[in-house]
Amino acid sequence: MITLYTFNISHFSEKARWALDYEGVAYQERVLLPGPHQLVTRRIAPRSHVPVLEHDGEFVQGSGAIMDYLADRLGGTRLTAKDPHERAREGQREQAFDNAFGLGVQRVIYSEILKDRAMVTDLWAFGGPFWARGFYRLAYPAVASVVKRMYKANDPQAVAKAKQRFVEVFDELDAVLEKQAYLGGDAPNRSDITVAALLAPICRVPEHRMTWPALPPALASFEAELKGRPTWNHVLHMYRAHRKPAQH
Ligand SMILES: N[C@@H](CCC(=O)N[C@@H](CS)C(=O)NCC(=O)O)C(=O)O
Repeated sequence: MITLYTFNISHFSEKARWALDYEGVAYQERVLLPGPHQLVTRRIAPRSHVPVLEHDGEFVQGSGAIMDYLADRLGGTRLTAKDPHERAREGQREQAFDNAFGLGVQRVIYSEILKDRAMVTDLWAFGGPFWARGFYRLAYPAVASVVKRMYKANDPQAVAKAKQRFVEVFDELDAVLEKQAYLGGDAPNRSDITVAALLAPICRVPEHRMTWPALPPALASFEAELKGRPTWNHVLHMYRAHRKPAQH
């Protein structure tokens, strides 16, 4: 049995879920709540974050490591390059996307929305246990302050740099996507899934399990720089065409 520890809201968890679904690997999902999740993740893995995959007594932490495990141990054949040099190059690209869009989304979005306690409570408690809202009623200030520090969402310079990095990486990806259908060429590879999963909260894809709220007005000009560009449209297309629900 394979278990994937996630948050519903987590875009890195979505990347791992999607990769497993895309490769047709069955798993059970254990959805945790941001904050109390540490009681579970710290017990099974070296760091606190999700996603964590459990298989045959092994625990694999982090979306990239899970994708590697999928290719090396779970029979995944469609997303990861077989040639070791190509695989290493893809790994570097993926890390750049994890930084620009993974950490970027956390930093830029939380820099604004943590002020909106009701909105963030809705996002964190989405699909959670009956006690989730009661928990955040008490613990929101503490959890929000950890999140703010963890992602440097209270550092205006770091936030400005993250926004700039979004635009730079969009420029690079737009140039590729103007020439070919997928970052993987003729078919999606792990870069396509990475980019689509990580940008889903910004592009607010309708097929996602979360209903993403509109970005706050303070992020309107940030959104305007990205919306409708080839990379943005690629995210929407990836979800429409390739994000089939799990078959288990
Ligand atoms: N590099 C990791 C990043 C994972 C990550 O940032 N996870 C977030 C949710 S999207 C998380 O668990 N944050 C809470 C924590 O770090 O304790 C990956 O690729 O999975």
